[in-house]
Amino acid sequence: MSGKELMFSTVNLGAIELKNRLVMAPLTRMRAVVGHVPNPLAKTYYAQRASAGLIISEATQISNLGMGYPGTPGIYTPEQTAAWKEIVTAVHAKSGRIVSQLWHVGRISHSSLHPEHGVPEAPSAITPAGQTYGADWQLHDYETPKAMSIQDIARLVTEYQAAAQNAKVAGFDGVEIHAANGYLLDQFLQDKTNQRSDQYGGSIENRLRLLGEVIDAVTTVFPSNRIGVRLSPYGTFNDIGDSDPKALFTAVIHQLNGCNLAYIHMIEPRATGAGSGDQINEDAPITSEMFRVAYQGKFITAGGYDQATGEEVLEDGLADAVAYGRLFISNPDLVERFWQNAPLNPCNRATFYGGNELGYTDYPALK
Ligand code: 8OZ
Repeated sequence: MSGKELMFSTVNLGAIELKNRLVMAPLTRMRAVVGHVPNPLAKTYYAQRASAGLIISEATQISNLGMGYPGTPGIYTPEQTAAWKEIVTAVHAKSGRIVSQLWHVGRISHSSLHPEHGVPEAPSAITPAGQTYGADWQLHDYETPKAMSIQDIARLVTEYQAAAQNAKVAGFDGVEIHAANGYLLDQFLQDKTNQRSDQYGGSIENRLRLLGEVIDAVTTVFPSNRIGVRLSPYGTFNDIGDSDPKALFTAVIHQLNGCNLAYIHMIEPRATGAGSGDQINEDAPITSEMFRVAYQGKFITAGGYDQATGEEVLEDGLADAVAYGRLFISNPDLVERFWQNAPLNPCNRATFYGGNELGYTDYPALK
């Protein structure tokens, strides 16, 4: 099959049946309303994009303490869950598939976003470099996070389970566990942020423990073949890093090989500027080449693909599906446009985060 035929062929990611191999990447848009409830416009926004083979929801915090930016939605209250249910229903009505991306930001946060809980929680009390947005939408210096106790970790695992239960109530086709981009689960995996001396830190085996426990907890709610995991080896976003990413992520893949997941989803480090820019680092390692062979299940690749490079990566057998972010922001009918080889709407970075329908639900489809 040609790359284009492959792109438009069906594929099963575990129990999730995709009508094509274009995946809408998880996209933070920071438009949630009071109570960290998804914006009422989100129904329209996601339904407009339901021709994607799979929609991965924007990163959605599993707890108030898991929130890292103003305007991001949660999935830990009944109001949030009810709003997600309307979104899922709208996507399903257009024969789309949608999973909920479960998120905890760890140290990439600010106490103003969760004043009743105080400073952010993380594997170790190591302050991220740089500044971040507080509840006032202004930049603040990062605070030193609290190193999580064993009790905090046990509570966290139950919060993942409860969030997954809410995702099930909302009708999602599955969940994606966000273990990428320097957020909490990635902070536990990588040794720049995990300097614990207990069973959750030190050896690679220990640093993998929390991800395994979260997968196990979520598996009590969804079958494993409706669960995906997102990873970003060699990424540098959010001041993350590891002394030996190849050994670490090879071990992660080996662990995940035993989990019978729907898929793993990897972000190419060339596109590590999540949230900040459009620059591509051509010198970055190609993680689909490095890790795809070691993984025995389905593999989604993400990171600055266009139609031609997406078709190519499928044709080369380096991925089973390709996630598009920016292109889906500005082209609700991206699938039809690729099919027709039609021109694409450019996207406007100024309306990515926060605001209203402008740059959200008003990008036009083809006539
Ligand atoms: C951009 C801005 C804020 C958050 C990620 C959830 O990188 C994000 C994110 C991206 O995974």
